[in-house]
Amino acid sequence: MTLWPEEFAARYREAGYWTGEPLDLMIRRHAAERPGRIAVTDGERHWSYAELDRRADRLAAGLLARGLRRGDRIVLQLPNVAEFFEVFFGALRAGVVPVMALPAHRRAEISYFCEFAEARALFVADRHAGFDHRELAAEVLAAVPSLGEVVVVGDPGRFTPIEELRAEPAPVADPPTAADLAFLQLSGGSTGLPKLIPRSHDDYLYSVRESAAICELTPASVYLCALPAAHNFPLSSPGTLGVLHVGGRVVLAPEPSPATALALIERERVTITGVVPPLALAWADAAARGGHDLSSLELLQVGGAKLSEEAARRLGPALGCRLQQVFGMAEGLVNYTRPEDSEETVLTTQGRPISPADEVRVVDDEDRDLPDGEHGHLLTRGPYTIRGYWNAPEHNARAFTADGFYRTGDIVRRTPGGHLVVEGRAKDQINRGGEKVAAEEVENVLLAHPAVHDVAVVATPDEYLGERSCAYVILRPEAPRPRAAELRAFVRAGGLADYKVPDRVEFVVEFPHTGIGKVSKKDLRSTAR
Ligand code: OOB
Repeated sequence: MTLWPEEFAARYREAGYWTGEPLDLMIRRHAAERPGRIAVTDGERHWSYAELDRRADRLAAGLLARGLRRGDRIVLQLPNVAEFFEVFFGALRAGVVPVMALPAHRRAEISYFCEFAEARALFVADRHAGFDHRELAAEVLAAVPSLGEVVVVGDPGRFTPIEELRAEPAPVADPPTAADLAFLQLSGGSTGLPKLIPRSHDDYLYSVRESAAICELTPASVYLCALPAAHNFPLSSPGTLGVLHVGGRVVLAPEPSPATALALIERERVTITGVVPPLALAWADAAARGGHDLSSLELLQVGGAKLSEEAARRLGPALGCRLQQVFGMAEGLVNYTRPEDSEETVLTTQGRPISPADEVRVVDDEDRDLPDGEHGHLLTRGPYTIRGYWNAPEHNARAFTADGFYRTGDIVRRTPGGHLVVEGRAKDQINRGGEKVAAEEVENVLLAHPAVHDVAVVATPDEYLGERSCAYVILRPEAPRPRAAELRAFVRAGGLADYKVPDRVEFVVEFPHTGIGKVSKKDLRSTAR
């Protein structure tokens, strides 16, 4: 599978962006140079670089011993536990490709990932956040023929304990190259089915390396991973991989509440962390109440959803650290405000791209370039932005221009200094405090309800989350009228993650229409407001 046109790949190699180094080599290198230094802290467990390296070797051997081969897929659905990195690096070392599922995903998402990626194995925790992942895994295993086994961290029940995958380390006969697909990230999505994002070792390592430099990480850096570890922001911007790349330490938070996070910042002397806007504000409120020594914290990164200027002004003073805005996407492009930026820029923009080779266009509805300062669609191409989703040719024809620019679906303007300001969104998505909900995915589930004639899911403004979701429903006249709560339960029973369940359900007799007769979500959004 070629991920970039050869002409571009050659250019990115020549420029030194792609170094030909596989992602897991960072662990091997630090294990040799500073074996005893702690790489990952998970509660009372502290894994050194040497230990993480050994564990990755053993897991790679275990995967291969079970018959998995370079290029085979697994679905990785682990919460923020140390084993996340054992499986991630172990799989990469064996050339096995993880699909980076989130702990919040449920039957609909997990079975789809397993089926679509033809995954050979599913890695889960026994229980997390009050949910038994083994029960879900049993359903998925029964439904997906490719899936050979479920591997469990914790009490395995009737499945394979992860201990069984820790084999005697052995050289990998057919090791992956840096140009290979390393893993599949998940798209926030705007379509009925989530899309998989093919990231290579070369492209991802470049974004991690540059992100670490932009954020001035050093071996003394301690990163608190409070968001789900699999998400692109805490994984690579610069995130856990950025810190591991420079030989620093990752501290895992089991959940991101202010009580847990602030206590960990104090106890582990955390220097940097990345969060979504609602979390940042909740932490700031808790910090203002006092009781925690947060003096180690140097940088608070906020991204995943728009941070208002008012909120931005409060955060630094409340937490006693610098603020950085991060505007990124799992498809690639990541923008940061920089240490040398003026305060105004940090408070009012979402940063500028990582790389001089990031090509950014702001265009009108006909793909014509707009001058700086005007709002338009953000298109981008570059050394770590994908050229297409995995096995999705029809969708790719719409989501990318003919010359390979990704249509981000974001509406932005560019300042004269080259910083981007996110002004809105053209994609049919709800950004619920950083968690992305594809309207069509929820609509499809609701349309299967016998009482539902038609449905449109839109974003409504929310003080805390930025946006919440509202489902406008037209009922069938002949059917018994369901209550809103019943329809919400129906979405949950459909197997979708909790954050996709509409926050509100409104019954209407018709939808507003656009000039050409399509449902006008724009008008529905203003009604909701
Ligand atoms: C990050 O990645 P995704 O893939 O979950 O979501 C990407 C989308 C962007 O296209 C944009 O619509 C929105 O999330 N977004 C922001 C934003 N950061 C992301 N909208 C406004 N302001 C921001 N600062 O969310 C992600 C990936 C890597 C780093 C940071 C965030």
